[in-house]
Amino acid sequence: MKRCIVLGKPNVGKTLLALALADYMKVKDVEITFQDPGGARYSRKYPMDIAIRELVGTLPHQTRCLQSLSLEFRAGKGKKTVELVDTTGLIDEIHDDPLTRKAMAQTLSAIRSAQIIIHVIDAHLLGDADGLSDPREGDLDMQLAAFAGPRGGYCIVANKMDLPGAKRGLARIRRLFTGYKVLPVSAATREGLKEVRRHVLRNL
Ligand SMILES: Nc1nc2c(ncn2[C@@H]2O[C@H](COP(=O)(O)OP(=O)(O)OP(=O)(O)O)[C@@H](O)[C@H]2O)c(=O)[nH]1
Ligand SMILES: [Mg+2]
Repeated sequence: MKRCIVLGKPNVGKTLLALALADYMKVKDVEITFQDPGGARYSRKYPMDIAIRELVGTLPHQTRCLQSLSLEFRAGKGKKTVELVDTTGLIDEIHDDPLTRKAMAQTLSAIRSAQIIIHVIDAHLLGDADGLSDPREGDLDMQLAAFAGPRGGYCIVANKMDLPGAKRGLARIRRLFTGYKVLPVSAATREGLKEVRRHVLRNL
């Protein structure tokens, strides 16, 4: 089974994107397997609306472990299953909390086992950063693109396109990440999910 990992900074919409994609692909009750950095593993099934209510949040580091779900794609006469893995948000600094640090290390090591990588960036936040200079060379998103980009199956999702300033943010992302595939998406309104699905399918 191929693995598709969803990663990026905290609060950019990784969890909502993963669930919105499953919803777009008609998953009704979503079974999430939680794999915590200590090695414990357990699964829980949720109706989609409850999963969104419980797993998506406004506080950074809402997600603190690997959270995977299965997506089925029709391939010829058969089916292919993809493990879609939502991860802990990554930050530039060393986090104060040891458990969050462990969860971030777990995210980084999961990149190596993924064949498909969806790097989520908040387009609204970048577009809103009026007067701010462009991210520094060492910015985490730049580092992630440099690390994960050359691997196959990589794309950037410019998320939150429904919010003000996101169009400007998208233009900025396209300029800063020249040469990478950039997909404009709103996980909230479901805009752009067709292209995300197609990206996964093309890399199966
Ligand atoms: N308007 C809008 N809000 C969004 C969108 N995607 C996510 N959000 C909101 O952004 C906040 C963070 O969403 P999450 O999906 O929890 O973000 P995350 O990247 O998983 O966050 P961590 O797990 O903390 O790293 C929530 O309040 C979401 O409702 C979007 O496309 N548009
Ligand atoms: Mg999350």
